[in-house]
Amino acid sequence: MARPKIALIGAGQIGGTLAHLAAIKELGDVIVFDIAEGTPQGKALDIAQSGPSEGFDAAMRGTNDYADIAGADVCIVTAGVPRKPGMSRDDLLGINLKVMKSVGEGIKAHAPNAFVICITNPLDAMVWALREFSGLPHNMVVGMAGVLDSARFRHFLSVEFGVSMRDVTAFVLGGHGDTMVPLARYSTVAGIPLPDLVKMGWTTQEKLDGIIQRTRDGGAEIVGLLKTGSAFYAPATSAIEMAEAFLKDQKRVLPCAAYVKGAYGLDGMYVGVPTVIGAGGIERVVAITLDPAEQAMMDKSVDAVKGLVAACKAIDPSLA
Ligand code: A3D
Repeated sequence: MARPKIALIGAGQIGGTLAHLAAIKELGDVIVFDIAEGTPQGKALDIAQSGPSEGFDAAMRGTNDYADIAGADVCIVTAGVPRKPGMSRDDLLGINLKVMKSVGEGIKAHAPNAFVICITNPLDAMVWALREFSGLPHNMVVGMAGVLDSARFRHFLSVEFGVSMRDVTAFVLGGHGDTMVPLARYSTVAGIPLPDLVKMGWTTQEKLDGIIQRTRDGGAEIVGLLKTGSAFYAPATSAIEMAEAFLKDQKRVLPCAAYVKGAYGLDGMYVGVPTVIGAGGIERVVAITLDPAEQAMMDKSVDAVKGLVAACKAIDPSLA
């Protein structure tokens, strides 16, 4: 049986890391596309040359021609520009919307059966626009944000509690931005919810609130430290987790920016929710009951995403 084909659209910081991880995990053959001449070719060659030491079997090639993504099983999209210090993700909207148009058309023409994972920011609006431009089914186009946001939350919690990250689960809903909704009562250490851990004296409510805020600001903290560009190791790892769930039909329960129609009272929009990812793409949206305070946070986040989608429609009337 032929190996799966993974197309990476964008060969920047995240794109290169995705290529390396996909090869090391032997998820399939990798084609790296970028408009910058030489960048995808150079990164692909460099990564291919790590193969003998790593011992992986994966073909690795760079290209500037969309025709080369033909037949891809998975496309992961990072094309566009990242934030600079002081910028919000939303500041990227105008420039990255144009990029989504060309990427969406490229995928529509050459890889219409792929499972498409968007990473480009502002995430919830860009994944919506990419779906519109590509015309692919909604269950096959998804945004990566919740896996990363919950990984950040899990990391901070594991350090606070002095326990393995493997035993910490975390739950983050809503848009990938300042309004994201980390849910403490659905986040646990080995099944013990965070509010119980506060009662048990493992941490204080004040410290927990600080961790939740640090999770919300997780991307900006790294942008501020790096000064050029934004986070790329953990974002790439998160997207690879989603791609693997699809390629291996793992039925993983992962928070993603998925198309929600009906659940959470939403009438068809992309926003961060728990999903089941398997061979059918987004096979299910998991609807949980929110308490009034959580619902209020979710509503605020949904409104922020709706505002970004409206801004996209104002910029590109073909989306209206
Ligand atoms: P960067 O290293 O600049 O790579 C972007 C690549 O896109 C560059 O190689 C460009 O040449 C290429 N590119 C630009 N326009 C096009 C085009 N029209 N077609 C194809 N390629 C193009 O950025 P990065 O890899 O650090 O980040 C990529 C995106 O991911 C940015 O928008 C970030 O804001 C976003 N990001 C999202 C998250 C999430 O959690 C959602 C986290 C981190 C970064």
